[in-house]
Amino acid sequence: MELSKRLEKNCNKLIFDCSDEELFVGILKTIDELKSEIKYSEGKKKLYYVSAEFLIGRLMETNLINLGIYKELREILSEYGKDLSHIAELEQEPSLGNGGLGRLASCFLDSIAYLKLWGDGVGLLYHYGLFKQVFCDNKQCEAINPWISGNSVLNKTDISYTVEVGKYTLKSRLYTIDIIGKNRINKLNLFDLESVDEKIVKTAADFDKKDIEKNLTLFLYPDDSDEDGRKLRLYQEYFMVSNCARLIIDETLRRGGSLERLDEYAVVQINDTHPSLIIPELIRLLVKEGISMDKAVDIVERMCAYTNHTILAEALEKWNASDIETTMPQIFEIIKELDLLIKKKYSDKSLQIIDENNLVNMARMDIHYGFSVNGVASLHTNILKETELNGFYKIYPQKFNNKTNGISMRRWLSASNPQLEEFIVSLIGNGFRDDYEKLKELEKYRDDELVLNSLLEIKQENKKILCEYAENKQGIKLNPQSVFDVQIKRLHEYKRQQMNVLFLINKYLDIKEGKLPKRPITAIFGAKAAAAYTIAKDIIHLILCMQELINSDKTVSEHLQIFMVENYNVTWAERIIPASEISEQISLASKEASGTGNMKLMLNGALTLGTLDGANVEIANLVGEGNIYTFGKSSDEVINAYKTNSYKSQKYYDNDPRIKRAVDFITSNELFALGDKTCLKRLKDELLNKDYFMTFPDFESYTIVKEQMLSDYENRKEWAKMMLMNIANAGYFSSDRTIREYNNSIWQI
Ligand code: 26Q
Repeated sequence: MELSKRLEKNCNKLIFDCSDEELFVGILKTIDELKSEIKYSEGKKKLYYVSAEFLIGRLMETNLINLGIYKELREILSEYGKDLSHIAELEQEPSLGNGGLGRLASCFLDSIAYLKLWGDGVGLLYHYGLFKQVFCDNKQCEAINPWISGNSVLNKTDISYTVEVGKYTLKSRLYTIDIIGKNRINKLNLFDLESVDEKIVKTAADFDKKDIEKNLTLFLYPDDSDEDGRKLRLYQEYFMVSNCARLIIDETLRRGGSLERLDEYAVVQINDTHPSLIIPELIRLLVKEGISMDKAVDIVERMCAYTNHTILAEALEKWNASDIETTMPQIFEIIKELDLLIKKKYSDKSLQIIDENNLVNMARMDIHYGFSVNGVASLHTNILKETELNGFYKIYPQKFNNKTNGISMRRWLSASNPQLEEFIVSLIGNGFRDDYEKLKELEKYRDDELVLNSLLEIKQENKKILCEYAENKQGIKLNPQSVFDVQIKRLHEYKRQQMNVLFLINKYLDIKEGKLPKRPITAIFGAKAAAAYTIAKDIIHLILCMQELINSDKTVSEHLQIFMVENYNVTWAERIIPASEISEQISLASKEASGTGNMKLMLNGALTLGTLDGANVEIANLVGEGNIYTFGKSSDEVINAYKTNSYKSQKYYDNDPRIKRAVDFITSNELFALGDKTCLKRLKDELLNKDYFMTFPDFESYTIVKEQMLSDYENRKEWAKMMLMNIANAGYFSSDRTIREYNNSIWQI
């Protein structure tokens, strides 16, 4: 049936007469119909991508793209004066992730389905997910985020398991979200707790953390700054993997597979250590089915692969052995046996699963009892091999491999920047969709003035769209003629939003002294801080105070604006990224495992201002030195500075007047008048006395390179050429490439 007829049938009305709400429902029905017409076969071996987070974003537009009807539908609707992107706005964004790791999992699900591989995601259905960020008194406040609505994409199944944990017998319920690929539909399996009770929540931070039977699937990572919060997280992790293990076994048996050879039917990708308890849980279930312990360990080891996303010590999960022992004794028995086998074999204490402090090291368990360990960018994997996990690399060199992260081109190009995609198609045709490295063909236009001008025009259009959106959403008027300088990512000291703000403080003071930038600058931030991460929240406070100070001072705001978006999420990212010009990737070298925002921004023609960290290193290699702005200490220098404990921040403050000037301003009367003295003072003290992530040593080179960039911006033709080189070389970062690599070298499905 013709698409417009089908839509009218599903709306029960002529398109012209429909409201956006009616069209929204009609489009959902149309998607469901087309989905049900897709025929595909399953196969023998299936991938389970297990993750505590899936930051999936809205689904309507990417579903339409993957069904191949996006463009046609957009055109049909616009003939009737309707705007598909307005209609898509009606979808609530699911709130099931924090940042990079959850977004990566979602890009992966997209690529797995697009490449017609059989693989599902498995996680938890958090009713309120991650908090909704609201700004009050220039601070981050956390509100609940009830995202599940009547028209939700969730399907309730009749699959339910009981999970014994602590003193509880918990009953689960499986919900699924369809992941539509090209002629294939996979699932995101989300387990919920049947007895969960939303009524126990008063505000985001206020609920009984001990009431596991009612709270288990309410929130993503409730505050783990206290004992009860940590325990709740441990319960969540076990609940997730216990259900997952049961699902794997049931699905395998249902298609005639055998538990003795489970590894031929299922492969499990463990996304960071959050799902690591799946290893002892699978072993436990196999033993319960009559398989010997030795055999069970062997099977599970051949099934499980672990991805490491961080080298930050505080993010490497370690659980108190006694907590595991009391809440899940059946699992603890198995972990003890696994640990004993290692202790018998190796005397090196750094290899022990249960260490001398009686902590269970999840990553160590994954490495010993899985068949693959991968880092997420080349530099990151090398650091794992050479330093962090060197002891493991020595005994298991064959397990270590790199899988440089990637991004879904359907979402981050086709859906969020259709203008750019159409332009690319007009230049090099459609062939790049099956191999995004073909974007490189764009390089032949590097001296074509018409092409370069069009790139600038598309960017300008996208900047205007963002300005409109920002004004509607947050009532702020941005100047589309200014340079859009963007830092969008979780707030963390190692990502160094504070360095960006110190630069902006100096810029503000320069402007006050009459030193004006050639062109106005708009600094855009998007970031949530973990609810209990005090210094991160202080940095947000500083950004918001600076925003208020500048925006209420007309003499400055003509030249410099700060815009921090409230509740940064995937939907915001889809608006900001196509409009971005400077991509701030300024983490302390060695600390950002990969980054994926850097890839999205590059693909959309923003130029990177970055340290040689994570995947920035690979971006630099791909685009060449002339098309990226790098600065700062190298990862080797940083690692060495930590080793020798040689960094003292006070020295830099005393010796660099620009650092002193900016840092002192944090506790100036101007800012004290707008903000909270305690927070501002605490932040200044932190920088002066600690600055653990070494902002000061990189500050001078950051300032110099950023100024260079702002000045180069004025040569519009050269800038457009650099944009083109970035877009042309972004194809490597397609998650299709990443997933092909995972499948070829790890999953083999
Ligand atoms: C651990 C223990 C207790 C509570 C919470 C956690 C926790 C939660 C979330 C630890 C880590 C995370 C998230 C990590 C994350 O998002 N890492 C990012 O992963 C991206 C995808 O690989 C990389 O691109 C980023 O560099 C990395 O920071």
